[in-house]
Amino acid sequence: MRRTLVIIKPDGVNRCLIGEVIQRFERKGLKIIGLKLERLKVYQLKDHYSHLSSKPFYQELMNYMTSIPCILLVLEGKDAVQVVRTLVGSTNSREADVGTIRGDFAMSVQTNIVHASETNEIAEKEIQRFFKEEEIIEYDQLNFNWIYCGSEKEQYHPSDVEWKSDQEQYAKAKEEKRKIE
Ligand code: DAT
Ligand code: MG
Repeated sequence: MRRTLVIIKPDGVNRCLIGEVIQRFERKGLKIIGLKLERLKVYQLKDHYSHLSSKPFYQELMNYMTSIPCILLVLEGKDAVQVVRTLVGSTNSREADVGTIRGDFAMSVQTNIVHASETNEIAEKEIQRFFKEEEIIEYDQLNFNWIYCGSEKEQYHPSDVEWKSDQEQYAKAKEEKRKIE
C-alpha cells in the first residue's frame, strides 16, 4: 500500500466542492488516514512550490494558496499516488479529461481545485511537510475485502514489507533532517 497527499485548494473550498472531491476518492476505494482544515503557512508553501519559485505566476499562486484554509488529506491504497493523479486530471483544467476532478469542475491552470503528489518519494515528503505523525491514523476499514482481490490484499497490512520499507525510509529521512537542523 502507498500513501499520497491531497490538498483541496481555496477554490475547491470556496466553491463548496469539499464533499464532492472527498466522495470521489472514497468511492474509488481509497482510504482516508489523515484529514484536516488548515490555513497553509507561507513557509510550508515555499517548500512545497520551491520548483516554481522562478515562474511569473509564483506570487499569485502563493497569495491564492494562503487566502483561506484548505482541506488536507492523506489517502492510502494500492498505487495511491498514480490512482489519485488519474482521478485529479491534468494541470490545465481546460484540457483535463471529462470525468476527472479538474476536467469536471475547473476552467483554470491555477485554480484547479486540488493538489495531488506526483511520485511516491514526493508524497512521503509532502505528507511529512503538512502532517504530524500523530495526525495520521491507521485503522481497519470494513469494505477492504471488497476493494482488493487476494494477491492485492496481501500488501495491505501495516506490517507488510512495502509499507515497512516506506516507514524505514521515512524515519531515516526524518533523522537526517534532524541532524542537519
Ligand atoms: P500539478 O498541480 O498538476 O502537479 P504543477 O506541479 O506543475 O502541477 O504546478 C503546481 C501548481 O502551480 C498547479 O496546480 C497550479 C500552479 N500552476 C502551474 N502552472 C501554472 C501556470 N502556467 N499559471 C498559473 N499557475 C500555474
Ligand atoms: Mg505538481
